[in-house]
Amino acid sequence: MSLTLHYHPLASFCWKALIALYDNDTPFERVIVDLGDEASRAAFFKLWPIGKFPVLQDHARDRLVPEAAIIIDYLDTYFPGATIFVPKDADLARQTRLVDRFYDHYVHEPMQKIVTDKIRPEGSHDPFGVQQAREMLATAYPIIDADMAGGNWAMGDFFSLADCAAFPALCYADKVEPLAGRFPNAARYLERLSTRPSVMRVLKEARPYMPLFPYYKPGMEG
Ligand SMILES: N[C@@H](CCC(=O)N[C@@H](CS)C(=O)NCC(=O)O)C(=O)O
Repeated sequence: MSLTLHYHPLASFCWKALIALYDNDTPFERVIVDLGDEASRAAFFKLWPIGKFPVLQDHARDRLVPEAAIIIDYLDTYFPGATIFVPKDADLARQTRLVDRFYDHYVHEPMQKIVTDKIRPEGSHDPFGVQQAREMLATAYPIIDADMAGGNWAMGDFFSLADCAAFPALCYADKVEPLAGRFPNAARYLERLSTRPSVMRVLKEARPYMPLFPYYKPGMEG
């Protein structure tokens, strides 16, 4: 097996890479990184000192590929399948990458800020940063809602890198700043994403870990 993914089943950025792997049935081995376990943490930091997952290892090409979007790009290049995540057309590719960046920076990262603040030690919370993150979501949501008025996927009629980015970002953001009632097109897009088999598989594998999510409420795992 050429590929190994270092990841955690609950981690949102790992979902992004997993959706792409599952969408094309790309074979890979998995190493679950448990940052709370000293040995697992040390092994992962030795591999990638930045310490953020997912990280893909391609043993055949002797490549270490961090960053979910770059992993998906790499899969498109070396392990292509029926779903092409970044279109070959230059304009469409740039637009796809822009939507990917939009979801990462303006939905995913603010969501992470809100979620991780909840588990910071007493005395080290950052209410101003959390407020800014909530304001960013309040700015991003209407843009997404308008973009998704036509239905389908983030780039229109084809599933892409942008949708891999959108699902984890929206799924978790929806738990801290709900879409329902206010952003119906975005909420329906999230529902559509949730029924894609690759996404359903990611959700199924995350389910046992869901109680570890800082905003967990019983039943949230679906
Ligand atoms: N820019 C990175 C972000 C990766 C990231 O933030 N991963 C989180 C999990 S969703 C992580 O590694 N968290 C562990 C930590 O920060 O200690 C990417 O796109 O892959």
